[in-house]
Amino acid sequence: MTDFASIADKVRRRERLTDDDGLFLFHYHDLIAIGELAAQVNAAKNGRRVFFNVNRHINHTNICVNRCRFCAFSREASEAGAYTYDLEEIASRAREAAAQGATEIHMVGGLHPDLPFEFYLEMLRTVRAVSPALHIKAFTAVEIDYLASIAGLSIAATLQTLKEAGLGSLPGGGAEIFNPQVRGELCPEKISGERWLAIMAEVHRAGLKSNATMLYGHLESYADRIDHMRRLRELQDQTGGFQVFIPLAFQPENTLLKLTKIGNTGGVDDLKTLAIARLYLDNFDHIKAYWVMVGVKIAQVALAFGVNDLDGTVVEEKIGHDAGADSPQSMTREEIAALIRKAGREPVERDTLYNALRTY
Ligand code: V47
Ligand code: SF4
Repeated sequence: MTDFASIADKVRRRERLTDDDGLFLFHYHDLIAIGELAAQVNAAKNGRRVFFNVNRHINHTNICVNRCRFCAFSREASEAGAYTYDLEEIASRAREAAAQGATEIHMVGGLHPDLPFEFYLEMLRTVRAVSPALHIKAFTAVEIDYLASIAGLSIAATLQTLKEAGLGSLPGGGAEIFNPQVRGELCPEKISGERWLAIMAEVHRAGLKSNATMLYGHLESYADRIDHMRRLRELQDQTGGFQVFIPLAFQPENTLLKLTKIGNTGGVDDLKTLAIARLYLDNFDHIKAYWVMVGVKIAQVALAFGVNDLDGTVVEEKIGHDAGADSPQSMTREEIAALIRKAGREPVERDTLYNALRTY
């Protein structure tokens, strides 16, 4: 029988937690004790430093053939509100970002039925032409799979071509939850969890870093969350290519899942999930509280629960806000730094690859 004291001993001995340990923690009532343990693990890895970056999101299109049931962002091409940016609209956003001192463009979008592969290459070249210093973190594993099919290329050749056009690394979206039953309910058209993992393995083999996410707070069980994190931990053992784990709190407004009356995740679940991720994912350097989804206040409190990254300035966010997220659209670097400082931590501006750029 597992109990909290034996899990705490294991953590202090730096032994890896089992799935049963992780599951026990999800059912354990003492949030503060779990958070304190996660904070110790984080302090040993990262000290008092908390990372954030100055970035800008660009969602080039919301037209998507997948229409996942949790997604309020996507549209049919003929639907009101459907859009696709042209290259000038992308360039002007990148110029704005560069002028504001951004170091990263985060670019993801829907799976558009008609855009040719060349358009995606032009998007990358356009951003690179605005400023070669802007790191382009773009395309989820789901988009990479789709682009490879449009291009008629292997995943490896697709990645190589994108890299030559300016791709710097990949964000962690599209992972959702790997359990095939739950995934089938959430997003039947989307690539499987196995395929997502196989593409990330190729991404890492191509020398590109990526992030990893988990969408939680919908139809999944705690066991599904642990299963999801176990698969990420296993791949990370093999490749070491994941930089950070980002649990994404489900936002239910305007989604088909709302019809089943799923509410928002609560603060307790958000903090527990982040803390357990810190404890279970011993081979991940960073755990990110994405303030857009959990809200600014929970993201700040999460710094006492094992979190060492708050994402970035973002500027224009659609995926969470179309689904009712009540966080702001954007935060300035000074606001993020103040948030971290008021939590008693040291704010460090990083680049996409976690090199420290500036301490506040
Ligand atoms: O894959 C979609 C999620 C993801 C909803 O890598 C939703 O640094 C909550 O992955 N409620 C895209 N989540 C966003 C993403 C991301 C964001 C910020 C940083 C990084 C990074 C990655 O958003 C999708 C999906 O899992 N999502 N709809 C929703 N209603
Ligand atoms: Fe399309 Fe991504 Fe939304 Fe799914 S989550 S419908 S793949 S934009």
